[in-house]
Amino acid sequence: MQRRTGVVLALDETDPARALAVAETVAPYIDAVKINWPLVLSAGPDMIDRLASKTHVICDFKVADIPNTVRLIVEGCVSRGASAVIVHAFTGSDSMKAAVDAAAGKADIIAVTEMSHPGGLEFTAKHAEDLALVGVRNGAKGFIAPATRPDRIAAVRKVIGDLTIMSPGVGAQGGSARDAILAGADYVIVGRAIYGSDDPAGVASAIADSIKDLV
Ligand code: OMP
Repeated sequence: MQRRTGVVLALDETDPARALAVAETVAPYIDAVKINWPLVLSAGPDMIDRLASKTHVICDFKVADIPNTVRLIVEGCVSRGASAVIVHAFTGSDSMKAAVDAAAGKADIIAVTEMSHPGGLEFTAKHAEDLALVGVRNGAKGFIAPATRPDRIAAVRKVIGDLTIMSPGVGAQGGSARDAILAGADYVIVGRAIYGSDDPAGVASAIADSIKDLV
C-alpha cells in the first residue's frame, strides 16, 4: 500500500449502496477502505471483493482467537483480495504468528495496541508497548494506536521503529488528524466524520488537506 494522502476510510456504513457510493466519491482523498463487521454483516463478505477490485481493503475483523481459527479467517480475507487484516495482539505470539504466516506475504497484518475509546484505558493502555512487541516479534507490518491520545502514538512508535502506525479516533471520537500524524502516525482512520456527513468527499478532502504537508 503506497501512502498518498495518509487517510483510511472506516466504512462502517450499513447501507450497502450508500457504502459503495461513499467509497467511490472519496476515492481521490483516501489510500484505503477499512471494512468492519457492520458492513460485512449487512452486505455480505462479497463486499470485500467488490471494494478490493477498486481500492486497497483493510479487513478490520479484530481477529482474536486460537492460531488455527486466526489462520482460517486471515486466509479468507486474503482470498477475497484484502491488502491487510487487523488482529488483536493480546491473544499472544502464536496467534500473531499464525496471522502473519496465513497472510503469506500477500497481505499485511496490523496489530491492535492501545484502543482509542475510553474503555481502551482499562486494559489495552496498560499493555500497549507489550502488545506492540508481540506484533514486532512475529512479523506484523502495521499497528493501531489511538488518535485520541497522541502521546500514546509516540509511545508505540518508540517500540516499533519504522513500521506503520494507523490511528483511529479522528473526528467523531475527538482526535485530530494533524496531531496524530505529528505524534508519529503514518495514516489516520476516519469513519463517521466522513461517511456520516452530507458531503463525504468535502470532509475527506479537508482531512487530507490538513495533513498533506506531513505525509
Ligand atoms: P469513527 O469513530 O467513526 O471514525 O470510526 C473509527 C473506526 O476505527 C471504527 O471502524 C473502529 O472500529 C475503528 N477503531 C477504533 O475506533 N478504535 C480502535 O482502537 C481501533 C479501531 C480499528 O482497529 O480500526
